Amino acid sequence: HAADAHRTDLMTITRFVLNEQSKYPESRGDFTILLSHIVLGCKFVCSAVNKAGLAKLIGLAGETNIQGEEQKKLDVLSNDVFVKALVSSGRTSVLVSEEDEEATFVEPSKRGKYCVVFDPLDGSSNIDCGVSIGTIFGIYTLDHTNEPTTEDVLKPGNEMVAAGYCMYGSSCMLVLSTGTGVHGFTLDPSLGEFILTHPDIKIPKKGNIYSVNEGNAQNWDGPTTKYVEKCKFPKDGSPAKSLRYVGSMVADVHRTLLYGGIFLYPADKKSPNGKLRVLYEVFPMSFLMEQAGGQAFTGQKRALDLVPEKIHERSPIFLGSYDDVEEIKALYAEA
Ligand code: P6P
Repeated sequence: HAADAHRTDLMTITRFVLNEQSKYPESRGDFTILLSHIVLGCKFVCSAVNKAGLAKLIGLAGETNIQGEEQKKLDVLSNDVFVKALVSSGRTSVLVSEEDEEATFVEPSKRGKYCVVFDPLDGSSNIDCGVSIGTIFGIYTLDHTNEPTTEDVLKPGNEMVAAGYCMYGSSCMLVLSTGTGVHGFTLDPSLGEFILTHPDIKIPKKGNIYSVNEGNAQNWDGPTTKYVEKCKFPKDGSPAKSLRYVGSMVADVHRTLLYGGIFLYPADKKSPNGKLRVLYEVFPMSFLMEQAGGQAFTGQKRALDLVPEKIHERSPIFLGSYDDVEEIKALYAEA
């Protein structure tokens, strides 16, 4: 019966990716295997985050990561789980994690044709107060059989073959693009499966929400200051935009993707390259925004055209609804 179809014709993320893969007859299923290990990591972190309050995983692990931030136990745990899952997939050669100063080069016997850049638990400073946090990842292919080096991940975002995030909030949702649109999968804990709930997500062409840390306003440059002013005091009689800022990138970007609007982490006098990391925050979110019909801009250029020189490099980022980003691009062009 049609009514039961959604209950019996389960479109799991694995089945979805296998369908995608079937479009490439030469594919040997490597990406499907890689993705299944990323999904395993997300399921583990989802479970750990949900139990964190009870399992006293909250609180500092006493170590600090290379960002100088005190690592919380869930950070350490999540990073370990993802590194181990990705290495054991036998489909990766280079890994870059927000938590590790150096890249991880997989031992020859376990190497595969993908390089994964990821933030295992972005927004972790919000763990203790129960705000949504997430895993962000981007995937490059390794296009040679020599010894892998960091050059294999210091590539523009426009060479990424897939990107996604998993948000650990009221529900656990994995949003993924392999280059043919953006699709959202919600974890059904009773099945332990991510089920397709948001096929072919498209961001509204224009939104009425802006998302920025207003606390940095005194340090912003001219175009950002002008743009935010325009959001609050529109000259053309249109309604002012609403401000929504969680302070957890996955939560702010997920809302922007579904509701429209613009997310900004601009450069400022204190941080001339902004705060967010190119490889595992800016690129994956920019990839998703473009695949959903939006755009992503650095203040100088299309975000995906950036060529990173260091694995933890930062960049200013303005991403979201096509028309909203267009407006800030015009202000930077005038500057
Ligand atoms: P601020 C969280 O620490 C994070 O890396 C992103 O998830 C988030 O968008 C940003 O930093 C928030 O930074 O300076 O506004 O607190």
